[in-house]
Amino acid sequence: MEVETKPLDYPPLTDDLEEAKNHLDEYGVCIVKDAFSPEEVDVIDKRLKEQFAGEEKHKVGTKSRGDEGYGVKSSNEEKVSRLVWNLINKGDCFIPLIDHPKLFPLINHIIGEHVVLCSMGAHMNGSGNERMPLHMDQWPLVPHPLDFPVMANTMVLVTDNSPENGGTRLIPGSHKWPKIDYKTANSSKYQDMAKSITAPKGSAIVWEGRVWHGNGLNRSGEVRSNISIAYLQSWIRPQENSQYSVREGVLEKLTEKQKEVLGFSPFGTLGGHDGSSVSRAEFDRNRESIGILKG
Ligand SMILES: O=C(O)CCC(=O)C(=O)O
Repeated sequence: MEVETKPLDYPPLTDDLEEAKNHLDEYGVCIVKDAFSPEEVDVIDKRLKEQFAGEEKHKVGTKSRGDEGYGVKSSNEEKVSRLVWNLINKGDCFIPLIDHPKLFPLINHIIGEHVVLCSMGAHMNGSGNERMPLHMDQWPLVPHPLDFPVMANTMVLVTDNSPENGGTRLIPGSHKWPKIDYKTANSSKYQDMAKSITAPKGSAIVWEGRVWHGNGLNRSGEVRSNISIAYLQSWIRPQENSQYSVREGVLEKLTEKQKEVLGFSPFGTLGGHDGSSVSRAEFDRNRESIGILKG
């Protein structure tokens, strides 16, 4: 039986908090106007460009073409996009983004008062990229599709977003759809429903974890930079934080399987450091977490 899945148009930009909350309820998405001043955006943009160049120079961090989620392999030259992960380590300008006064209340509106940061990373999508699979942030990583949101995401637009430069593509209204599987969601019918957003730099998109979305095709000749700040409800973590608490002498006695059960191995894109890199038990935050780099 065909399920009822109709997209809505994007809601208009708003700088009114209550209106933004209403948009989130109806569309699963809102677009916050002027969340950042032009000066703030300039500082962030400059730092991201330097970091991009530094990670290129030192050959660290994550590069992609975009379509890796389909299992497609690409050469280094085709990997035109850089994911600059763990921005908390990469400049003081990113620290206010953790609980930004214009955006954090919207996250609280979606998933409640108690939240933890899932990741903060820049999606610097290069021209010539490919589309990533449409996905919901909270599924398929959460193996059982839930009919309530446990994740919420923010995209801070550091450059203007448009269909030409691969603005983020979302399907407003899809948070209320009945379950469709990942393969169906990536058929041309649904791909065509996900349109690149058009919004100026300084604005921010907020969406809940059940909205189908992905990146757009960038053919502009310029890099499109958005910062994703993703959150989870606070309960989605273990009671004991073994990565801090297990003593070194004990670690040596553990098998790889036991370390995995204690949370030392990533699962999908979760639980790594600097994106999805493997966090080994011996991980040394001072040596291995990427800090501020310049080209
Ligand atoms: O780069 C984009 O526009 C989309 C990124 C995305 O889909 C995500 O962060 O979940």
